[in-house]
Amino acid sequence: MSDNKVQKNFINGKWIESKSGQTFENRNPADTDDLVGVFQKSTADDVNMAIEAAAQAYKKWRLVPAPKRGELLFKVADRLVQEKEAISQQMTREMGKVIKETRGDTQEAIDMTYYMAGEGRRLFGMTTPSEMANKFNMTIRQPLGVCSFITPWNFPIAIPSWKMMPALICGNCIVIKPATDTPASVAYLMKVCEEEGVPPGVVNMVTGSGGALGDSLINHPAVKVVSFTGSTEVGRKVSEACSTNFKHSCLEMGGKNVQIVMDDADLDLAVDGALWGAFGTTGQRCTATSRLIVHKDVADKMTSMLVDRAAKLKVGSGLDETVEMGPCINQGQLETVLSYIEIGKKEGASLTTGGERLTGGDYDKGFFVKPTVFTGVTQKMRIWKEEIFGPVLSIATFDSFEQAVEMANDTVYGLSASIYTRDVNKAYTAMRDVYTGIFYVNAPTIGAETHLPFGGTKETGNGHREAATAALDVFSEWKSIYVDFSGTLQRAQIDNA
Ligand code: UN1
Repeated sequence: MSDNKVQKNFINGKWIESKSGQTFENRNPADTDDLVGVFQKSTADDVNMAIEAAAQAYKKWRLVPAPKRGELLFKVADRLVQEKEAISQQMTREMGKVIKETRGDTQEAIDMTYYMAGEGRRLFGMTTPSEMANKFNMTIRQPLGVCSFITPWNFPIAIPSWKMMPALICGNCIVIKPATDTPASVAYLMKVCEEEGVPPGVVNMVTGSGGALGDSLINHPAVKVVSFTGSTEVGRKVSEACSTNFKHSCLEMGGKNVQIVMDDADLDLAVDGALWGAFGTTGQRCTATSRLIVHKDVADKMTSMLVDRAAKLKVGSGLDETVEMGPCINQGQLETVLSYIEIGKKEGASLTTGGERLTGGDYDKGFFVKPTVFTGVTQKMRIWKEEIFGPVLSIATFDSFEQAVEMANDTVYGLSASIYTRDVNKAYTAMRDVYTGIFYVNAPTIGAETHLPFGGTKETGNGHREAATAALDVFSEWKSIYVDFSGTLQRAQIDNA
């Protein structure tokens, strides 16, 4: 282990070691011989130090004019453009997804940073008439203080940027704890912020496990907002912990996203969409297509076209530009995926392709699974209901459009859904009646853009949205201001008769 692989926490503008004196390794899931970095196994003390630095920095940062905060973010965004390839190469090494996709992940962070930098010159409130004479009414957004972020491994720089950039433009300071599988991307982002002049303490990073650090990240009295992306199980705990002290929480959790294919659909397009939605990012997106429901009249044809293509997907190291699907993130996730494949078989679904770990040669060094398709899946099965977060697609059939909508909604989650049809009436009806936060017509369930709200209904979220101007509502609070220039006491609701 060479020393230059050791990465430190970033606290108050300085790179410092954890007080624990312990570290953990970050290895390439496509080749576990490849050590990407060695990171600090931090403690509650480290987190507290970071939060206190953020609270101190907040005193000044909140007073920096928002357009000036925006100018700094523009510089950060420009720098991310310059570093895009280096960030993406490193990200494929630490996360495993194919290089085209990590370039997309970095691009998403670039888009979000420019978008929020521009908000520095907007951050619109409103002015509205008063019910009384000589009185002026307006609203302004005010920041909250310190925000804690607990971010996932599947979008190592995009999702951190969704949280950081709107928080910063609103005038908050932040502490981020990246996923232990992918801390290098966030460390890169910190370095860019440091070098582009973001003041000390405004952004801080502490690495380590959520189990060890979550409590301090949530319960420190200076923390006002907790933004979390991950499982519904952990999100529920975050929500409960925040509720005691009325801390705001923004939660993005599980999904069991569906693609509906009607009998009038362009099947080639629907197959392209299902393949990308189910096997892009090795199925490890919250928005991944994990249920495909097909009209019975086209089901056989669609299934055979899809299975043929799925079986031919090239699986391997994402650094190879010709590879189409990378590994699972780690041993634990590999085992989860393999166990769901066993569950599917036991429940009576038909395994149509894939269904096993890829072994031999270089595959033995990573966590590779074949793209897997089950047919004959019914609504009672666990593979229909539970989020797998891997390259496993469950196919079921329906007889009528009404049944398709009912099946689409038959889930505790509500992130993303899509319909393939040429019938505009059905497209609009599904758009209205499928209860999700994101909906696509003739496009897969993945591929959200940064200037539209991102998030889901039911057990996917808690009513907030990331990205777009919706994110500003998470990281600011409204203040309503009344300015009376009449020189007299005017009593609302009483003197306006
Ligand atoms: C996620 O699924 O965890 O919409 C985030 C998409 C990406 C972001 C996905 N832009 O698929």
